[in-house]
Amino acid sequence: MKTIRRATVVILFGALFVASLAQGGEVKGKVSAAGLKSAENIAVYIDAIPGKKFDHPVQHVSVDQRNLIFIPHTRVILRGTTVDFLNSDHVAHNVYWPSINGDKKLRHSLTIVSPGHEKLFQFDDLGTAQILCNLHPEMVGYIVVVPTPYFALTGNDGTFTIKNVPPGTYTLKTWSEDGKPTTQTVTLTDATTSVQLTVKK
Ligand SMILES: [Cu+2]
Repeated sequence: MKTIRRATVVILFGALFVASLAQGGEVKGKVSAAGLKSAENIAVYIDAIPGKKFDHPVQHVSVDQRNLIFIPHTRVILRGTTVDFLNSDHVAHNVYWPSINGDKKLRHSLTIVSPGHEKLFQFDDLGTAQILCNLHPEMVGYIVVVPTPYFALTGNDGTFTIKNVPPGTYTLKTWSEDGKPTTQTVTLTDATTSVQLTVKK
């Protein structure tokens, strides 16, 4: 009898330990676009959390250039992330951004990215960089630099999921190419929290 009880206690503590390792809940939501072309490619992210700092990610992310298009069109990254700008085309690209969040002092040019080559840049400033190529005026893309690793990009129906967020009350924000930024307070548990957002022109 005693052995069984002890075993039960061990299992219970084991279960509690595993539960404490769980990484929190998730935000599942849908963005409605009022007057925009679509609800796709809208960045949704949790704004800076007072007292919380996030290390610069070791893992790089990439933006490719293929058929004179930046792929993906919009890339959301945590501040401090290094982006590898690739070139899968047979022509050179001259990649630059004229500002970050409208600050022209943060403009930067990667100069020529030759076919099959790449150039890296670490984004340490928050905000959006519109990436352009001065050899191909039709090329445009966006790097959205956010303060937390809790972000997502909406799919073509406007839905998004942000995973592994610790429970708490946060400010949820959006960025979109042709809509105004939105801000909404959300309180998350360790389960799934549903959120509806509207982005207006
Ligand atoms: Cu180009």
